[in-house]
Amino acid sequence: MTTGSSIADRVLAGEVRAAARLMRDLDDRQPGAEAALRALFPRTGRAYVIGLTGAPGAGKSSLTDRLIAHHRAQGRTVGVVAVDPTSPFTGGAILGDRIRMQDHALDPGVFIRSLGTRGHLGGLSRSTADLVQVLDAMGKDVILVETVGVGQDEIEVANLAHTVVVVAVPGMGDDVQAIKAGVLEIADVFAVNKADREGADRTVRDLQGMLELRRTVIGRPGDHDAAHHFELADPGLAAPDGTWEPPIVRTVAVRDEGTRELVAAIDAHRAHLEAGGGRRARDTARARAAFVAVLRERLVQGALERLEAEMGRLDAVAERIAAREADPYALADELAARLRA
Ligand SMILES: Nc1nc2c(ncn2[C@@H]2O[C@H](COP(=O)(O)OP(=O)(O)OP(=O)(O)O)[C@@H](O)[C@H]2O)c(=O)[nH]1
Ligand SMILES: [Mg+2]
Repeated sequence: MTTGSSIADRVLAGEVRAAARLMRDLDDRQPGAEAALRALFPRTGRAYVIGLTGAPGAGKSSLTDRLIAHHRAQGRTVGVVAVDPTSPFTGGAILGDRIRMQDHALDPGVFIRSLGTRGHLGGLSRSTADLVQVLDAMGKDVILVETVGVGQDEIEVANLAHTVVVVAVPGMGDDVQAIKAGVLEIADVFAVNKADREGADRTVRDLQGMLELRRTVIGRPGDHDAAHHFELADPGLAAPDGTWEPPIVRTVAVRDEGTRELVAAIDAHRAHLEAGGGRRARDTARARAAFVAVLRERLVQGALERLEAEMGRLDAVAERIAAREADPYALADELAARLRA
């Protein structure tokens, strides 16, 4: 507790080294780290969180870099969490991101942190949520979360944001299909990046078509909260007016073109949320996602400890399952029943 509160005090005082240390401890699952998060919790909830997601190489980091600059020009402080599922590293910046964002590295108003995926029990969303909490407590006005939009984890990470920007690129017909499959529903704003390339018009048209289809078939305007499916589904959380239509903005991140418009679209979504009570709904959805992530980690941790104590080591149990000597469903049921007992 004392460790937790003293490092928390230092984070609240804006000590960058304390924040970096806490983030590392969280990564390493140091016991004191969670106490610090708890101590910080009452001082969080101020930051505006913007998620950027999209296919690998779509230009998310390049856009993040531009968004940092725009927000800094408006006098806002910025925190960045770049999630890279392909990186085997944790606890340090990924080289590519560091290179692209290095202009901001010396700016005390900017704090950038990369996160690899190391198979945390609570998933990527738990680790990302922790980092967002620390940045929020540090007093960052805006937090940018970059995730590769490929899997469920990344979609859950998007649930940690107030505004989700889905980054699409031209010339990949299948890409729009991929977006359709899962990411379309979470988009508050679309950026068609690499608009300097052939096919940008078509990508914009495809996206417009998909949005149009959703409007007519599903009969519901695009709304991140209304579409909070997965475990977040709760019709009561939809924005009261529910009329937000995700704008589509063309950008050329490498030339800083369209990025001002992208910022304007994000600001418009923010204004929409704040005017209609949607900010509260989104905060509730975010809190729910973060809470479920913590809960899942606790429960899985507890279950695995029980398993290892009573049924043998996880690897040994897995071998029996692989050899078809044990039934994973029955085992899980049995374990769940024992935990309830
Ligand atoms: N032509 C063109 N190239 C771009 C644009 N934006 C980014 N790039 C290039 O695309 C490549 C990938 O950009 P990143 O910003 O790293 O993309 P990313 O989505 O962060 O990539 P991952 O994090 O690896 O998924 C880099 O070589 C960029 O210079 C653009 O608007 N036009
Ligand atoms: Mg990147």
